[in-house]
Amino acid sequence: MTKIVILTGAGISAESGMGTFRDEGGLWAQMRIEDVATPEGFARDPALVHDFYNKRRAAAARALPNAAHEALARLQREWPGEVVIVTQNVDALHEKGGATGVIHMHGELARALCALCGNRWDAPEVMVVGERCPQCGGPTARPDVVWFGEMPYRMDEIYTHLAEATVFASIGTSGQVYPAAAFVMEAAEAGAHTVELNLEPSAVVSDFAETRFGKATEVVPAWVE
Ligand code: BJW
Repeated sequence: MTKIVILTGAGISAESGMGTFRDEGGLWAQMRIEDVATPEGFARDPALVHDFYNKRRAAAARALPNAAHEALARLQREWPGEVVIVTQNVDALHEKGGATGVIHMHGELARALCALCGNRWDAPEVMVVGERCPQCGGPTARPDVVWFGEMPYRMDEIYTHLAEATVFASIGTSGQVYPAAAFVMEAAEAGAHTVELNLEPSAVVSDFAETRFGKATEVVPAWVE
């Protein structure tokens, strides 16, 4: 039985025009992480955080999938039921490229979350401060994304997939954010062949059995073929 588990990060969407976080000129060079990607930052200045995510939501709505997203969707079609895509990305480019069942461990720009009751719903194009939850009525709507200090989504499911993986591929992620950066170790311990596909070596490159460096639109289709 083959089971291919794929972890993707901002690098896979870079050539679709979505900014990465830690590359030169990336999002964290423009904004302070603690201001826009922590619950404390949102409590301090919700307008700033909404503005950051509103702009990225608009950019994501315009963005088109690239050859790497499309290659992974093709892989899923060629191995029905055996390819799981776990993404740290909050855009919908895997789905736009034809992938199914994508696990968005860091949430989705297109969704809203109630900080009070946990309800989740489709976000409007532009979220504003004090927007009300359609379930509990609290003025507590926020972007449905996972900030530092919060638990990423669907972790039990992800660890089950990693324990069953025969191949684990990490694509376009710097390996600096946990728990995602430790998935390679989980998969390797389960006996999977591990491969990193990235522009440059990640912080956890030494944990991989195989590496392929280059642009996602080149190395991912080549790896899939
Ligand atoms: C290309 C390319 C091209 C460029 N082609 N490649 C140790 C263990 C566990 C946790 C911690 C720990 N130490 C600290 C923590 C806590 C913390 C953490 O990791 N901190 C680190 C900074 C040290 N983690 C958390 O708080 C997480 N929660 C948590 O740990 O809960 C407890 C828990 C414990 C144990 C198990 C389970 C849970 C939550 C982390 C939330 C991260 N949130 C963000 C924002 C999400 C919303 C948004 O999008 O705004 O997620 S931060 C940001 O970083 C975003 C990304 O998903 C994430 C990863 O970034 P990514 O994708 O790797 O992007 P970059 O920019 O870093 O890298 C891009 C890469 O692409 C580069 O390598 C380029 O070379 C490459 N590239 N162009 C191919 N064309």
